[in-house]
Amino acid sequence: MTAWRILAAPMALFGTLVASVSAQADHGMAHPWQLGLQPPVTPVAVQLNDFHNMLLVIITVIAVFVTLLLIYVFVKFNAKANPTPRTTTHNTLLEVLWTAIPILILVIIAIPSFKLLYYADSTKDAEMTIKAVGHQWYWSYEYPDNGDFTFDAAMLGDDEIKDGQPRLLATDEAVVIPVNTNVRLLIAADDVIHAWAMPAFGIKLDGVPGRLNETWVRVEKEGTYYGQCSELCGTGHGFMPIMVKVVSKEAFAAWAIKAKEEYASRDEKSGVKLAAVGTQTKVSGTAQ
Ligand SMILES: [Cu+2]
Repeated sequence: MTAWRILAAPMALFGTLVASVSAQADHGMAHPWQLGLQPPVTPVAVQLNDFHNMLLVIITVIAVFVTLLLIYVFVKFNAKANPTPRTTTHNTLLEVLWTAIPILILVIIAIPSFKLLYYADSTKDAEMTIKAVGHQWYWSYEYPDNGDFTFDAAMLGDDEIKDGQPRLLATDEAVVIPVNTNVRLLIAADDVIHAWAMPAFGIKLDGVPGRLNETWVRVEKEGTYYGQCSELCGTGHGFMPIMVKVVSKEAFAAWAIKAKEEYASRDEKSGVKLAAVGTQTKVSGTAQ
């Protein structure tokens, strides 16, 4: 992949420059005038970036080749330059080539694509599990390995955001993840299909009612990262963002102890839920 990275470098240079300058302030979200993908912070996102750069080289070469061919045809075979065209209609060699070469290109793309798909699918050595459940229109999270607590994370309204918090991206409660830890991520939904998407992690996975989807994450840089629901799930679809705080392992352990006291255990929560049937719509911005 290194060769692809070098080849793609000139094309991605401007985008990377813009992204890295703005990334210094806050690297976990998109920025105005950003080109290219968000700076990757997980092994999966790094490989996604490399794959994206490889595709950028391939499509650029194809686009340049087709443009040059068209210009050649315009100049050489227009009615003025070539008043009596040849009547040849078939060329076996050419037809074999323009079938075989695209197939070859697709195979070259498919091999790393499938490798990456399986790499992102699941991890064998997960150190902990977090379950994200999509609701109309907020997310709830469960930490079965760190005290079995659960909490809701709803978007902060315009009147609730504090200095520096991004509008439509900040939530009242953050998902907290320890840095450099393999975390198994289970994603589900309880009403309609949602999608847990976090660009800097290279994750976009559907939460489907009655199904448990799995992926994993290992964030290598502390910070706050923002994502959004990426499946049209109703009128509040644009208002159920995801905010992840990646902290040191010690800070996470301390947070988990506090969170266990502060948040409901999963048993209590299911009781609360039964009582609340019929009033499931959560107004964005309200605390749990
Ligand atoms: Cu949604």
